[in-house]
Order: sequence, then C-alpha cells, then structure tokens
Amino acid sequence: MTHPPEELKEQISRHEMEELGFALIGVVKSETFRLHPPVVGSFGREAVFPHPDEVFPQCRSVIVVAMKTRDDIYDTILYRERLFAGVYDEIIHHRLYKLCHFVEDLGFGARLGEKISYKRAAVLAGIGHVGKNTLITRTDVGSNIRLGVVLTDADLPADESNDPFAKTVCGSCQRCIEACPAGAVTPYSVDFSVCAIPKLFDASDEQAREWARGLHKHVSTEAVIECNLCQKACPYNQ
Ligand code: B12
Ligand code: SF4
Ligand code: SF4
Repeated sequence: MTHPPEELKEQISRHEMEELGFALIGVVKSETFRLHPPVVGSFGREAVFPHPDEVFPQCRSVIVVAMKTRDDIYDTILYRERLFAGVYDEIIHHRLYKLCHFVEDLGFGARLGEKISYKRAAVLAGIGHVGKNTLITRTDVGSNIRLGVVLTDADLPADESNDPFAKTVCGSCQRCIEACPAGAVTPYSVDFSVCAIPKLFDASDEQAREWARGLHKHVSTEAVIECNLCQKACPYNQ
C-alpha cells in the first residue's frame, strides 16, 4: 500500500491527537539534525546525544510529540535508593509504544527516540523555543508539556522551524532564575550539579540529600513530586 506523504502525516497526527491524547505534534527530517552540531552533555556527563540515524539507520523522519502536564502529579517519582521511575515517563512511553505500533501497522518502521535530545528535536520540529530555564516554552501553553520522540523510515512532510535557536520567548523576564532556590539557573543554562533533583538520589552526600528533600513534596517515604519551581515561575504557565 502506498501513502502520499501528506495523507500519511494526517493519519498519524489524527491518531496521536484523538487516540493517544498528545496535544502537539511536529516532524523534522532526520537529515536536518546533521546540519547542527550534536548536543554534548547528559546527566552531568560528557556524553554526546546521537543523531537519529545513529539510533535507527533507516530513519527519515523524527516525530516529536508533546503532552500537556498542568497537574503536578505528573512530576511524581517513585524511588528506592538509586532506582527510580517517573509517572510522566511511564505514561508517555506507553503512548509512544502505541504510536510505534500504529506507524508499523501502516507498513513503516518505527523506533522509540529516547536516546535523542528531546529539546533539540522539539526546537527543530517547530514545537517551541528554549526559554532561559532551558525548557521548551510556547507563548500559548507555556512549558507545561512533556516531550516524546519516535523515529520512522516514513518520509513525512516537515514542520521545521525557520529559526529554531531564536531567543524569542523571554525578553527581559528573569523569573525562573530568581525562583530557583538552588541558584542552578542562569540564562539558557541549568547547572546539573547544583539543581536539587539529582541530589535527591545521591546517597553518598547525606547533607545535600537532606537539603534536596526539603524542596520536593513528599507523597510517601518512597515517592516525591519533583521540584519544578523554575517551570512554575514562568508567566506563560500561569
Ligand atoms: C537530564 C535531564 C534533566 C537534568 C538536566 C537538565 C538540563 N537542563 O539539561 C535535570 C535533573 C536538572 C532535569 C531537571 C528538570 N527536567 Co529534565 N530532562 C533531562 C533529560 C533526561 C535529558 C536532558 C539533557 O541531558 N540535557 C543536556 C543538554 C546539553 O541538552 P538538552 O537540554 O537536551 O538540549 C540542549 C540543546 O537542544 C540546546 N538548545 C536547543 N535550542 C536552544 C536554543 C538556545 C537559545 C540555546 C542557548 C540552546 C538551545 O540547548 C538545550 C538546553 O541546554 C530530558 C529528556 C531527554 N531525553 O531529552 C529531560 C527533560 C529536558 N526534562 C524535563 C523537565 C520537565 C524537567 C524538570 C521541570 C523536572 C520535573 N519536575 O519534571 C526540571 C527542570 C530543570 C530545568 N530548568 O532544566 C522535560 C522538559 C520539557 C520541556 N517543556 O522542555 C524533558 C524534555 C523530559 C520530557 N520527557 O519532557 N532534567
Ligand atoms: S528543578 Fe528546582 S532546583 Fe532544579 S533548576 Fe529548577 S528550580 Fe532549580
Ligand atoms: S520565567 Fe521568564 S525568563 Fe524564565 S523561561 Fe519563562 S519567560 Fe523565560
């Protein structure tokens, strides 16, 4: 069965929105990632996020989706020492697997894009721009969105942004910088070694861990709602 690209994209978009509950969808060609240097640095380590074709060599299109998450409950993480699972991660992965199956049922290859930098994919696919807190922010829905990526060998029409790295959303606002109790946010950068979230899991530094515990809302002894004060402060999220 052959599908004209526009019709195929329309079919996938309708499924994403109506069946899977994603609010935003964008597509970027795999080759567009090669026009920009790879993103270096993940979880405080010197790691390089791969290009999509390094994860899935047949990849032609990268589908970026966003789920609205206005409720703090999405930020809940269940943890035990260094093992942890996030509520929104589970929800979004479940939906992304369903999206992969849908694309496969249409006769194309599909893979989860969890190794790709989501924020890089989102700016390239025109989902939004990076704010000073480094989160993907839109003037209509703010940054209360969670992202997910699916790689496919289907050749889909792109929604690529003309100016993906533009600093257009913040102006002179500094609220996220002022709101961070750890002082981790500087314009367009977050210091991972200072942010409270990783410290919660660092059993080797009991003092830092205790301090971080105070910034997270404890639901039980093994469940917390992660800090998101730099996100909450954003006027676009009010
Ligand atoms: C590691 C990680 C963290 C780390 C490090 C965060 C960081 N700033 O890098 C910590 C623990 C601190 C963290 C915290 C949070 N995180 Co986090 N995190 C991730 C994760 C798993 C990888 C990101 C990473 O390694 N970054 C390293 C840097 C080098 O690369 P990058 O951030 O991906 O992309 C860079 C380039 O794209 C480039 N860039 C692109 N466009 C532009 C434009 C300009 C102007 C500039 C200067 C740069 C630039 O700069 C980007 C930012 O540095 C992603 C999921 C994923 N797979 O991508 C979620 C993710 C980024 N986190 C997310 C969220 C929501 C949070 C929190 C609010 C926690 C919470 N309550 O859930 C806080 C917010 C803190 C903050 N202000 O960033 C969301 C962001 C959604 C959004 N709207 O953007 C993601 C995408 C998860 C998801 N599934 O949606 N996170
Ligand atoms: S998540 Fe909390 S500690 Fe981390 S950068 Fe944002 S406000 Fe600061
Ligand atoms: S709080 Fe202000 S500076 Fe920070 S991301 Fe939102 S608009 Fe930009």
